[in-house]
Amino acid sequence: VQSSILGFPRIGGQRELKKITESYWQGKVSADDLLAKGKELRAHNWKLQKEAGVDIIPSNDFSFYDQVLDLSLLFNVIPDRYTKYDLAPIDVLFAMGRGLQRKATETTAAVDVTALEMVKWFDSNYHYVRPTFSHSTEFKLTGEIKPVVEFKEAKELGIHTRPVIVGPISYLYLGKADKDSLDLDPISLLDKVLPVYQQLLAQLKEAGADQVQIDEPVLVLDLPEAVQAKYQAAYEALVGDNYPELILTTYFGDVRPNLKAISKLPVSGFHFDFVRVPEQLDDVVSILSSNQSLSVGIVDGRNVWKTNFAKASDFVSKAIEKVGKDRVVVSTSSSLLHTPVDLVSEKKLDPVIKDWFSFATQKLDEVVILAKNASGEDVSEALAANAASIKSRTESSITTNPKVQERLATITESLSTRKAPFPERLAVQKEKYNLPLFPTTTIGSFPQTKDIRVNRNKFAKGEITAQEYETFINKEIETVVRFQEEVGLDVLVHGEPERNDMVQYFGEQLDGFAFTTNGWVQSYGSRYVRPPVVVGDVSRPKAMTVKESVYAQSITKSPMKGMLTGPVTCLRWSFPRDDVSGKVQALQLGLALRDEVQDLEAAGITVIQVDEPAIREGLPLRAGKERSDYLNWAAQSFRVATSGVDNSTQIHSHFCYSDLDPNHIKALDADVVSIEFSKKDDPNYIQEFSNYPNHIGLGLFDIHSPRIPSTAEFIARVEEILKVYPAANFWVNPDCGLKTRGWAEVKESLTHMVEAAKHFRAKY
Ligand code: THG
Ligand code: ZN
Repeated sequence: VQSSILGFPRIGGQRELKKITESYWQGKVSADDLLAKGKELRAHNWKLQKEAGVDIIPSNDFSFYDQVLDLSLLFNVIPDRYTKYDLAPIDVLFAMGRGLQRKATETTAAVDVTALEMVKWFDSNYHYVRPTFSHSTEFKLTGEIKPVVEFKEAKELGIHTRPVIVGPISYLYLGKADKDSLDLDPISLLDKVLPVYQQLLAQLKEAGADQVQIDEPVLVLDLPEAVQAKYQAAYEALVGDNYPELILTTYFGDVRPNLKAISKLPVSGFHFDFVRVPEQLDDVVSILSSNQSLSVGIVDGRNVWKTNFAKASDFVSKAIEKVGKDRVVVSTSSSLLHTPVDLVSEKKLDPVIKDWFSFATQKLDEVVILAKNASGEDVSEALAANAASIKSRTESSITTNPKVQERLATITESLSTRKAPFPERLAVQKEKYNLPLFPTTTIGSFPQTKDIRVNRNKFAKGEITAQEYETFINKEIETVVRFQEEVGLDVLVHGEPERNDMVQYFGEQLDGFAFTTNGWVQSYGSRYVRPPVVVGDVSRPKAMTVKESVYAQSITKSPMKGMLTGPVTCLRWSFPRDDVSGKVQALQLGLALRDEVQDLEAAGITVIQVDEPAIREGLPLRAGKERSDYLNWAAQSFRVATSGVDNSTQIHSHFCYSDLDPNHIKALDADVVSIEFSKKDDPNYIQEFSNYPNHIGLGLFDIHSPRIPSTAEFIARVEEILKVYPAANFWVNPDCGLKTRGWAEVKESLTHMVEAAKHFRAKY
């Protein structure tokens, strides 16, 4: 029985990839330096896997930005606006990923181009760059053939790898039509893209690849019949003597509803996620022909808990009983991209808790041990150690808090309902805040400058006192407040200089969480997060945000928004427990946040934003009972957090990174919501939001890009939206928080934004 993984984190154990990439963007290192570092990281990861004894090692799982974007570049799916500047390929990649705005120099022309849309990768906190097709898209292999180059690179190191590529139907289905070609259905391009896959596969075969992992994760979605119907012919076109064998790979969910589509594919094997859906074993086995292999995804690629070897071995045995030893491969459920690199770097974790965890490097050992065990080798020592860790966690008192459980039982309908419906609240809020039409605000964070990070680290290391740190933070808050007053924003924020990450910050203050010092996971491009881990029942020992908000309010007459991260987002962007339901964890978080909301209100902070950007990504991938249950408990936990306040207290919420369904957010009953919107070109999408009953700010500029929109651009966009959207409900704000941007960009962008709001105030 062989072992495999579907992909390894590419960021490096010390975030080497982030550091070199950002240095390159700042012009501090050359493209050659950047490329060399990429090569070094790949070599390191391959060797690590080889040394761990993994049999099937992936290649082309590396990327400088995003693996889907790499494919767009390789296939020439590059909108014209990125090619007209004659940029180097790596700069085209970054321009598509993050936009590029560069002043003219003596030798080069000015560049000004926005980024492509970035969206959630299924239900994870990773974001991919959405392939964007138009009628003029001309598929062809262009530039360096990355999968071939990286295959050969590994081969030179004596490591035979299995290249990973996203399959044609997923690639198209995950894309969208460009704004000049809105009538184009990406799937209609299948016949045009298949020849390019054929060329790529042929080149891989020629380079020596005998197998390719072809990812078709869209098979876990509710695929339209018409799309399902495409699989057979598409894969028949990709199988043959000139091509490597294909392992059709799915993850994150249940393929059963689409099983018909793949039941006769001529591929050499399949991979399924049995961590998420162990129940699909019988059905998926039923489609295998006698020579097809079964890759058993049983080591969780999405969480940090140690694999329960006893349970996993049982499962692998069941698979072997059904298809035989020689056809089973033990694997990770998904790529390990979604887990931190190495537990060994965690020096501060409580050793008891640390013993419950397994990061990407440890998961390599896990697949190897499970494969050896299935092959009949003696791994009894490893099994015994694992059983002891699992037992220690099951029996630990760290995980249970009876008080929290008692309080959970007291949640009622009235505890999770505002005192009056929105129209009544709106009336008192209008009177209380007296805001102009087109009120302006921001989402919460302001630039996280180097100075802020340096001081935060100094404080963490005890190099400055709590008093000195507070003085520093207050000075930062004052800068942000004065700036907002100067540009004329209406509802202010304190800027969050005291926070590292909006989830990690709360995780660190709540009981029931553990957090890492180096557990970074790529979120998008060069941006990583360090998800805290829910290890037990959650409660709030003391107020978490009141001090900063109260200080900020004390230095201004404008309303100051309190800023919290909502229960669903705290849960989704953490590694959750696997021993109690998501619902229980979210409601516990809801109760903890309810106390915080009430403390803020009591301290005079009566505009309170509770962000739920992750609510959409948590939506179960398939329609059905699980999805409606989720929507119910997600909304309920938000309402538990926010409904304990007076009618005059204005509750805001914020959503980003997904195509939202306005119906999902209605149930939260927030007074004002802001949503990411600047890259949404589809008129139907704008239309959908015009019926949203409460007030709403449709994000007006992309905060992931350093690009600064002009006032005219803001005005044009607002005019576009006002064609369908009522002016009376319209808030003016950016897409998201500003923490990743520089001050210079923020100042200019917000100034233009406020000028645009004033323009419309004068007009209406
Ligand atoms: N926090 C978490 N998840 C997220 C976001 C977040 N997922 C969606 C979205 N926001 C992703 N966006 C970002 C934006 C910025 C950063 C990370 C994800 C970021 N990270 C710092 C970095 O990489 O330099 C590190 C932050 C830190 O010091 O902790 O800026 O906001 N959980
Ligand atoms: Zn956001």
